[in-house]
Amino acid sequence: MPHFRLISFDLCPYVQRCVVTLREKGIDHDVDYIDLRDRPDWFVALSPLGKVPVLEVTRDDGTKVVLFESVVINEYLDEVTEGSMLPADPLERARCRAWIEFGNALLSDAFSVTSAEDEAALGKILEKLGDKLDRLEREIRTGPFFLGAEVSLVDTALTPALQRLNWANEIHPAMAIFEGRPKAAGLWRALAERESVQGSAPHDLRQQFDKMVGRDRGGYRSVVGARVTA
Ligand SMILES: N[C@@H](CCC(=O)N[C@@H](CS)C(=O)NCC(=O)O)C(=O)O
Repeated sequence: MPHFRLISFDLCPYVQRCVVTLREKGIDHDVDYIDLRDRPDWFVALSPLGKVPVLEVTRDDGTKVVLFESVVINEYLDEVTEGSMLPADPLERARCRAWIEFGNALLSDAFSVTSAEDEAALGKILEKLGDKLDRLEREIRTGPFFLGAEVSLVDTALTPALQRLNWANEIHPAMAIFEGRPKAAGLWRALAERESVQGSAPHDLRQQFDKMVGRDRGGYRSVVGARVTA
């Protein structure tokens, strides 16, 4: 087995997806944290897009390959370990990849929700987001996970968006993120119980998240006002 070194920024939801996959599959790895606001030169040289996550893979012969993009890293990690987190059937596998891409759009909407400037802007974003969540609701068959009883790469890709939307909803329940969407709610509940998800981010991520969107982006503060204590 090659040696894996994950380059991380502790608040990054894309890194978190890879950490959930690494933990689900019990893969030994090292993590190096960088500060994206003050990128070390070695990271700038290493990361083709200047983004995290990066997975540096060292083969047995010492040669190294640098992988980037969370979705690509997750598929690679899945392929080199026992028990696939994607279905064997090509059509079902393609459906999963399509919903992983959907997870990217959901994450982007989750960012928009937390950075809404006022109630009107929030209303517009919630409409768009509501449509996505309804589609996700229809796509989950039996639950609790996207494919059923087993966690898949779709679930690891959706985790950071569902987590952040759940936090936003806790602060501002009128967002009604999971209302009328029992399967999407059940998916998040089932994910939140997994050890892989619980250990996928710094223990104070919630506080850091509130602080980041509240102070730096003006989002939570304008949306939920005094309820943010960070
Ligand atoms: N599509 C990329 C997105 C990664 C990404 O945007 N990472 C952010 C941190 S959460 C980043 O490194 N941003 C730095 C930049 O854009 O310069 C993935 O899935 O890995």
